[in-house]
Amino acid sequence: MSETTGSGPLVGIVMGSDSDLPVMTDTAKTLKQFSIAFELEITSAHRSPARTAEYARSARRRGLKAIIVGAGGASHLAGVIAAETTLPVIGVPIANSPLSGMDSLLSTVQMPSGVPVATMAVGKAGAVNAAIYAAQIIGTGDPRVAEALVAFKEELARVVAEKSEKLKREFAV
Ligand code: RP5
Repeated sequence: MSETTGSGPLVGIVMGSDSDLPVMTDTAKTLKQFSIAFELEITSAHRSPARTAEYARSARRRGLKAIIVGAGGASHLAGVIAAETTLPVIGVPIANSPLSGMDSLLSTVQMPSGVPVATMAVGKAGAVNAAIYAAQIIGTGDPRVAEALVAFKEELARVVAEKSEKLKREFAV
């Protein structure tokens, strides 16, 4: 599946299982906010290794600029994809095992020297941040995305200020 804005997908959102989707939909929603075309893929480092390798190997020639990878448990998916591509790979650890995401975090972040995975926070914050990080990568060469990122940061600050003003009004004497 791909979300397009007139060109092919620029970002791949990959997850190890459909059980990762409730978290990774936040990545898709955030990329949509920036009008960045993406594609969604379910493939597993352990259950479908050949399909995973082929996806990663073909990503650059298919026009992707970054790959966002969410997985839980012994989360080797981002690392396996990073091994097969020179594109930036962004990992989202997912907390869906009895170890509450610590297993996924460590297996995503502790890559050996030479094969980086940019590891985000565990769970939904990481899923959102992965999309913003991909937008920042794309924004280095796309002024439209760079401007959208400035507006996004301004909106973050506006919402905080609004909450502060609301709090002051509630507790005014
Ligand atoms: C990982 O194992 C997947 O990314 C998922 O987070 C976890 C459990 O997968 P299911 O058993 O729910 O398919 O590979």
